[in-house]
Amino acid sequence: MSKAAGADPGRPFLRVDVLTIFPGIFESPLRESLLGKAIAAGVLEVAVHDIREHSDDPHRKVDDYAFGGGPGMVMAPGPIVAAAEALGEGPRRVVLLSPAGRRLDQPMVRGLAVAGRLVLICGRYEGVDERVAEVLGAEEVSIGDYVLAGGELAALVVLEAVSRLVPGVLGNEASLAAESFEGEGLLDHPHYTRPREFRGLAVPDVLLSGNHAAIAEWRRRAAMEKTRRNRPDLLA
Ligand code: 5OB
Repeated sequence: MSKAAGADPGRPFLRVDVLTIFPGIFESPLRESLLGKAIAAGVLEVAVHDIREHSDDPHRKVDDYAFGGGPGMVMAPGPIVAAAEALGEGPRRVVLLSPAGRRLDQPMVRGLAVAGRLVLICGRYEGVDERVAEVLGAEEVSIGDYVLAGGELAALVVLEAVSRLVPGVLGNEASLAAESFEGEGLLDHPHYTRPREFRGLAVPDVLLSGNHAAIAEWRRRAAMEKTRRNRPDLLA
């Protein structure tokens, strides 16, 4: 099958628009490593938009007090919805990064990677006005059960996880299938490289044996053991 199946010829496979009040956070992650290369190669296109540019307040305010009271400010719906609407129409999935969202996992990543176009909305402060998700048809996504100051780092996690599934981004599609969460539901097996002994710790002999069946069996057992120790929930 052609790598280009389903894609517009000459267009990137994935276009992502990020809405944030801290566009600077995205600068070096989008320049370096996998994301930087994918963008340079034209298979990924990312545009970062400052929500404050869509504030109608003279001080570019984007938050306000919570109705009902309580500590902390809430991001107002107006500037975020205006920023999203300025992107124009067209099919896309809108993701609102939020600790109250559905937790990101590899099946969700696979679904987002074939969307063609994504809008990632980064909340800050104590939350985002609930009507943003309703008006924009956004899916709320959390990257895990811990507190973050804002959605920016979560958006970068989604972006990297999704981008590496876009055809032409990785370059080495074989490494895709082998890793944790992409194979048979186990964590990845341990890896070793030179030197054969490091600080008194030897590389397991079987990995130097050249016996490929024995190596495969050792890796399967080691992956199982590591999964039982670190992520028993994956075996349950
Ligand atoms: N915590 N996922 C876990 C998150 C999160 C916090 C966020 C966004 C996504 O914004 C404050």
